[in-house]
Amino acid sequence: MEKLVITACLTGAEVTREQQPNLPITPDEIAEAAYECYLAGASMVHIHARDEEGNPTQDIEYYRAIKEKIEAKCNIIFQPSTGGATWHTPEQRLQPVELKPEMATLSMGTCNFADDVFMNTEENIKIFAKRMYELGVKPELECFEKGMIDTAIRFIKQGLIKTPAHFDFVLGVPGAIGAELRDLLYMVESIPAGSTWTAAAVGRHQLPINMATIMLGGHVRTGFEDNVYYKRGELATSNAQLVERVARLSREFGREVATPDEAREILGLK
Ligand code: KMH
Ligand code: ZN
Repeated sequence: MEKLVITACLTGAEVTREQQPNLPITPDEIAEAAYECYLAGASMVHIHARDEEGNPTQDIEYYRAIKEKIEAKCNIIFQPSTGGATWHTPEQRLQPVELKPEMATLSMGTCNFADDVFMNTEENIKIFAKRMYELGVKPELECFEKGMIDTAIRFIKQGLIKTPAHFDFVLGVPGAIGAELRDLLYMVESIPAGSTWTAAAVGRHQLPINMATIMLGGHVRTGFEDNVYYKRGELATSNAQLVERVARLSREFGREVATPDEAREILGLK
């Protein structure tokens, strides 16, 4: 089976220090967490920046600082969010792609997001996709519902997204698709042949979906953005602790873990 690409989603836009005392927030903390995850087996980091007050920000200068600090430590793939927080404007959200990262997220539709609405109009998805195309940034297609995969397929047909495409199924967000095994299978079976895929799942669903993904031949996302616990009632000590478990489980299963350069090959980034 193809080697496993592990993405560590270090911070997110919603998690607080009250919920997870070890949440990395400053550029230095995020870069150090990325390096620890790299040592534990991650080949990509999904990044959300925070300002001095710990609030989510899409300001390019925070992303620039994080990117430079990570690159000074290791060659892990830097994947900034263009999802930001639900209240960010599209213009704010798109800023990090100007840094020309190898990959950035691209959310493929609108859904409820707990008490909020995560708004992604057709027009704005197109603007994001076109800018990424122009800058040579490969989109990770964030699909919170099956219909978002259908939108991605439409965009591919319109020449807005290159193939082979890379999908990320985000399962278990309150207001969108659940995180049962059948939900994952439905998503996996709906993408075009030749695509690569990662699965992320929220809260207690993270570990079982990580394990199913290892078996199904997909790629894994783990980290505090999606889940702050190591097990029921016990907070994880770091993002790297979650990555280390995924790498261990995968190797036990007989599936080796990709280095960043191997992940670049698998994801078509070079
Ligand atoms: N924070 C969510 C509203 C992404 O990073 O691309 C959106 C999100 C998706 O996290
Ligand atoms: Zn995110």
